[in-house]
Amino acid sequence: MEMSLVLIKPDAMERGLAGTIICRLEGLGLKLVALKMLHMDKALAERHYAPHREKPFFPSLLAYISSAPIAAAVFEGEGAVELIRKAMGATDPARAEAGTIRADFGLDIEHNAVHGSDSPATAEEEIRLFFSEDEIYNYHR
Ligand code: IDP
Ligand code: MG
Repeated sequence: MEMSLVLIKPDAMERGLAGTIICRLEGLGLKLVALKMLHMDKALAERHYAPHREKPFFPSLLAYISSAPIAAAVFEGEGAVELIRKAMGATDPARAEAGTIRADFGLDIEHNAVHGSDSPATAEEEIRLFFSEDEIYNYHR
């Protein structure tokens, strides 16, 4: 079954939005199969955001994502990646569709509340960065 990595980013943690965001994703019918808090260090941030290494905002992104603890989650379900991307909205909250998580809670293009994997293949790689196999649970929802 398809899985996606979700991160509740520092700006959302600092405004008490972790539960609200998890609630929205559970409300899509997706199954929460892994959940933890962690403080991303520079090494993990560099690996997670490696595709953006050459972007001008990379140093700022690393500083931001490791500025406070985050919640990391794995959601499972048919079409989980696409469902979550739709529920999150566009990267820039100012351009995100009304009712999406980023439109409702994002502050700006960097501080946009939430991360969701962009493809099933990316999801597998990202999940491996954050969770060991025994931290991913199997149960009936
Ligand atoms: P995504 O999170 O919607 O997949 P990506 O393009 O993969 O967007 O960018 C990863 C993260 O980098 C974004 O969620 C955001 O936090 C940050 N970011 C993206 N574009 C910019 C930018 O132009 N300026 C500052 N930060 C950015
Ligand atoms: Mg992305």
